[in-house]
Amino acid sequence: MSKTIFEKIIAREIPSAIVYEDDLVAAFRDVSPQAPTHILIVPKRPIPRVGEAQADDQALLGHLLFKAAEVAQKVGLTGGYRLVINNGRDGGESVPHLHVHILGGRSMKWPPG
Ligand code: DGP
Repeated sequence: MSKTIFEKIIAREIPSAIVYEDDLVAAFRDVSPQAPTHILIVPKRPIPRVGEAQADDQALLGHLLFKAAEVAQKVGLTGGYRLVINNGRDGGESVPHLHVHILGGRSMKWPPG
């Protein structure tokens, strides 16, 4: 299987601004920011999307969300932020490697488009 673009970022095969990393997840700046702060946090193991996570991925999913909140705090999103997971075609997912968008630095609208 060929590597996803996010696996290549994790492997440092393509450049990215990595803001957090541990054994299980990595967080880096989105190349096409939709807010003043826009970071993606991904599991290092390339689960394609949350809808394809397996029962034994539950601890990893919890870790991903917990670390998303830590990263948001670390980069100074004290006024709040939005976490987004796009799942599949209708969800607007364009990279088939599970990722949580961390968006902040402006007031978010609801409902999303
Ligand atoms: P989604 O549409 O939910 O699949 O979001 C994918 C995001 O990935 C999108 O906001 C742009 C970002 N992205 C795509 N390619 C790259 C890349 O090469 N580097 C970085 N840092 N982000 C990327």
